[in-house]
Amino acid sequence: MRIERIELRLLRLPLVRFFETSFGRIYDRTFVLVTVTADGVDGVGECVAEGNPFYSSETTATSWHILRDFIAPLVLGRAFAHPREVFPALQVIRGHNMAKAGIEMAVWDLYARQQGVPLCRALGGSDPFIQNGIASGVSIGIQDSLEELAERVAIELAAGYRRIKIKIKPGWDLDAVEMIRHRFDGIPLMVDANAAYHLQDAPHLARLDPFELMMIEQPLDYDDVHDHAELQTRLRTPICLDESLHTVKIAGEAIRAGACRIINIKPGRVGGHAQSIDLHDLAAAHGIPVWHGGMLESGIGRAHNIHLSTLPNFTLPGDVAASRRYFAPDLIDPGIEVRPDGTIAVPTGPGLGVEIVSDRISAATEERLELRASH
Ligand code: OSB
Ligand code: MG
Repeated sequence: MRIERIELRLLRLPLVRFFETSFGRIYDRTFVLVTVTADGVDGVGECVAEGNPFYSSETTATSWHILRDFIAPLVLGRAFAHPREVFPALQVIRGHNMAKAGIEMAVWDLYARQQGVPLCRALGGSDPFIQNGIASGVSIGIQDSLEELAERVAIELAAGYRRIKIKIKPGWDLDAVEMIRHRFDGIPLMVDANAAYHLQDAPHLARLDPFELMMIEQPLDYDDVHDHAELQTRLRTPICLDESLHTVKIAGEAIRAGACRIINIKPGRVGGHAQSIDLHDLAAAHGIPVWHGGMLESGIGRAHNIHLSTLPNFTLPGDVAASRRYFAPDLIDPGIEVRPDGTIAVPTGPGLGVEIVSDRISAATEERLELRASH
């Protein structure tokens, strides 16, 4: 694959419903869509950096800058035999994993299309997941009242989702969990704190233990391993790390330190599919289950996530849910659907295997840039 062309688009899509985390509330999603072309074939990737640097230090503006000024010159005109070669080719750039993943994942799509296989096959997905679909969960943001939270939980359970995750922060934690446990007996339930607590909060967080949560996700600092390891010795609830695991190496350190018993994999956080496969394999080798996280992706990023979720150690339901929870309409048609049994079918066409609606992309585009290899 000799990369001839890279197209960047800054897109803005209104969210069907606001999404609130411990960082604040958002009403729309801006992101950079990356298209690469080689040998007349396109591949597309969604850079998951958000408009603000709250989940991660990357933003749509930093990823645009890094893609245009540093990644594109390293990739354009270069021939890759396999998408695995992309991440190492960008090694000179420190960090910026979301920008790197945007292009790396586009090259995976291109490669799978060229090979005429669905992306899940190129990634090494397992037959049972490819045939039967992947298990889907939902992430429910912080609401204005416990009453509204109960309504959201009821709606998602009725849709079939296999586990409920709620966002928590100080002041919106124990009462919310207690209400759900009281009203919805025995459902698979977990919480995500997005780094809203400190080690001193250990006694408070231990009060979650009696509720038998599947896990608590990222309770402490976004770049911490050490305090999570200490916290895990004081909690019965398994800790799952998200933000902290931005490289495979740090994930190895976290596992060895006992900082997490479960891992959330987001390809944007670690630099793409190849790094995600390595993280998946590392976790599997240590008996650590993984699940696929979500970044409020459009159907394009969501399709990438579905294909990656077919790897065999994705044994817990992911934050990979139906399009209609996020965007109406989505950028793909049909959108991603969840089936009544809480699974999502894996697209069977070449590459991502979804139909991208170019008119919707054009309508959502705020900025566009095309870069070409010099011949
Ligand atoms: O921490 O998992 C997170 C969304 C944006 C940024 C970070 C996170 C999330 C979610 C939503 O939890 C997952 C989704 O539904 O896409
Ligand atoms: Mg999270």
